[in-house]
Amino acid sequence: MKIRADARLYGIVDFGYVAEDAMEKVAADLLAGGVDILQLRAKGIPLETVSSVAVKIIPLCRMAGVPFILNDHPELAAELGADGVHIGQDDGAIYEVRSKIGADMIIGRSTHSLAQARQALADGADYIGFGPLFPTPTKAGRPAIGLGDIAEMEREVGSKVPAFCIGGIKPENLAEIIASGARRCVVVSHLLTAPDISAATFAVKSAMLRL
Ligand code: 3NM
Repeated sequence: MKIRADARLYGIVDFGYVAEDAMEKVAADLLAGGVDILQLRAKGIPLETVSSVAVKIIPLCRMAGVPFILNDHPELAAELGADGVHIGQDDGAIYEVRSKIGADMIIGRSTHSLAQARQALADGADYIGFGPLFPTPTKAGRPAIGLGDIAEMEREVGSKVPAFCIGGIKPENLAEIIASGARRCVVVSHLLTAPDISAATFAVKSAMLRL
């Protein structure tokens, strides 16, 4: 499954916020609320656990018609039948990941500057993350890049592959982010800590469509 051209909101089920036994329900809530892509992010979690959670979430994504992306672990992603894999700046060259998973799977790359965004496009990323726009507890210590380069990034990179702004995004700053030129966003902690995850997701998605 490919990323739809009209994809706006990218959700992540992250072990940093969600207990293993709640993963399936939270994934279902994010999907019900309207995420257009769903990633499983499991930093430092044993591969057996990642696998057992992924096999529960993948069918939910299929039913919703939403691509499932695994953070890291390209071989496992391919073995599980994930739609794609997301890698950071320090996770090797895109062509090396491509050689492990084949031509059909999606490869997403985190980028933290305009230069990295350009490079990811040149290297063959199928989509990019761009951030963190604001400081974020989800990636504590990483310097915020602000909103100033979003428009140029969208012109040069986002016009060729989907580009998802990320980092500290919540309803209060969404209008400012969209006004800076962002078309697509990843929202993690705001959704995962919401009392009603599907309602919060629906609210962010609706706001993105409206702004
Ligand atoms: N990657 P929240 S920022 C997972 O800039 C992640 O590459 C980032 O979470 C990057 O919505 C980030 O809670 C955290 O800020 C996003």
